[in-house]
Amino acid sequence: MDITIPSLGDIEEVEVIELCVAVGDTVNIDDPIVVIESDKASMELPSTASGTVVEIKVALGDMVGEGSVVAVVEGGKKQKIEEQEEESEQEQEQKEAPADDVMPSAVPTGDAVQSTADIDVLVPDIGDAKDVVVIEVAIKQGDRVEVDDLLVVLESDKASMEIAAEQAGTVVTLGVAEGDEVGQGTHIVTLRVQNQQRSDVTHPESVTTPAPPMKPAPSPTDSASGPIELVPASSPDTQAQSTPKASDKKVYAGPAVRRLARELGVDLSSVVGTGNRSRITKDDVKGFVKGRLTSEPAAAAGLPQVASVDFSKFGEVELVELSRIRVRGADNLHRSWVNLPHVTQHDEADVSELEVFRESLKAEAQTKDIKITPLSFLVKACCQALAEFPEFNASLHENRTQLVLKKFVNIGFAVDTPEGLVVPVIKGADRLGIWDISKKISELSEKARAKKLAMDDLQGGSFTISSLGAIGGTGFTPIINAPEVAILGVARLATKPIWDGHDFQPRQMLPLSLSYDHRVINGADGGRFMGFLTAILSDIRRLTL
Ligand code: CAO
Repeated sequence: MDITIPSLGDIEEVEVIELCVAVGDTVNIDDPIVVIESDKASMELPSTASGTVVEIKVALGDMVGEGSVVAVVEGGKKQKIEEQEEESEQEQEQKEAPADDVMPSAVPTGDAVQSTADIDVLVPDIGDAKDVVVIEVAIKQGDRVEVDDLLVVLESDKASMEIAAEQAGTVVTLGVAEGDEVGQGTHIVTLRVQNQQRSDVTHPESVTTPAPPMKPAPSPTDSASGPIELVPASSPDTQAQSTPKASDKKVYAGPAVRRLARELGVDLSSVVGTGNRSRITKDDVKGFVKGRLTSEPAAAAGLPQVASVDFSKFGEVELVELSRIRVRGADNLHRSWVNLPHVTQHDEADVSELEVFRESLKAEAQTKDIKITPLSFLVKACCQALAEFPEFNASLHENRTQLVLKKFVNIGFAVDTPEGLVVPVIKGADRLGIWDISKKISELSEKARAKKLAMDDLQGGSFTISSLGAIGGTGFTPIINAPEVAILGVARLATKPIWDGHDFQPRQMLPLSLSYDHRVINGADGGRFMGFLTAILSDIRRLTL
């Protein structure tokens, strides 16, 4: 059974960031198969069948969309029934067909037949090369490889050579490890490949194929005694390299990497290789492009660049990888910050009565197993303020001459997770009461921290609240979750002496910071929105109006 990507809402593609299974693994329904990630969150894709993983159809970094097949699982209960049905259909067909048309391993699919075959890739004719050693193994068991993907790099005393995949498939077994000495015919790897043929063509279940013959190509050293890179003579990339650009001459990269570089328009002589002997890998090319994409807009916009400093000159440093959610979240925040003119307005709401009421609900909340915090009241109060001031529940149309007013109220709220900040959305918050809002906040923040949020939980927000109240602070400048136009920041409530005209009274004051897109909302509107919001929070009877 194919395990496919479910509906992603309005997201077209997500990235595969983790493979949770390998070919041969046994899985149960709901076991994670892969982890996928959009620019807002990552989620595990659960298996919809039990059985054995027979094929993994994606690799790390692949972009997949709704309906993409990520893996094939066979042998589960449901699958067995299907297989029995298929077997009896096959038996029927075999009875009807001539004996030499029979293909035991094939599964009929209409006119064509799909089957898998295990193909052994062997070391090709390497001429008179001696003491050939495996210096790099670029694959591991369970990996999916595409045509031209690097399998291994071999090196003799005269040359190094890359062995690339001639067919796409999944690595079933690896015959070599780094440091092994090999010769012509040594088994490198067994690939499980998918074949599709007409049913009148016989097909062997297992075949053996030597890797294509090699011919030398210049090494990065350009030295007569240095290593020489060998690329398949038949490779179309070799033809492409026959008239290399002057700048490509000293590049040390394989055919797949060169093809990727051509597709992306990257001059390989500008890329620093991180592979063995400074060989350029696909990741190096992607990293180069990413670097250009993130640095150039600032330069193009005429923004001064932040200086790059070698901090190790001043003391010990450590480089720590950021989670993808943090990297992408940073991109989103930066995009919003440089594109939307932010104004932040601060105020305080007197929530003394609200707090008395909230305290009085705590016992009942416990019996309902619900946690009731100031955030639930803020969501409710914001819904009312958004109904009163619809332009806060809008987006600026990309034509910049129209506002998209949303007739729904979906409140996003920032959740701090170990992987970074995510913003799940309470859909139709204006139709929910305080109990249901509290329940939604708990459910969505637990899902966020367990990386279980679905794409749908993260989409469709029309206004965001970022509450740091439980953590502290007296105010901050929240960055708008573009293309929304406003966000409410909430800091820690504090008891303060408030002058009532006769005396100072101890009141519980909640600091609020409203950031808005000044292209859409002017300061007076901002002030009115804040005034309305603080009035409701100060007198929660108004929530019922
Ligand atoms: N002032 C004082 N106390 C507050 C408060 C405030 N503004 N807001 C919440 N609290 C209290 C709660 O009442 C609770 O105490 P009790 O159990 O005694 O009632 C305690 O702080 C913990 O609350 P909580 O954090 O569990 O629940 P929450 O509803 O306030 O917040 C959530 C939920 C998911 C928003 C929060 O856990 C979170 O992740 N906050 C971080 C958001 C963030 O990082 N924003 C920054 C984005 S910009 O970088």
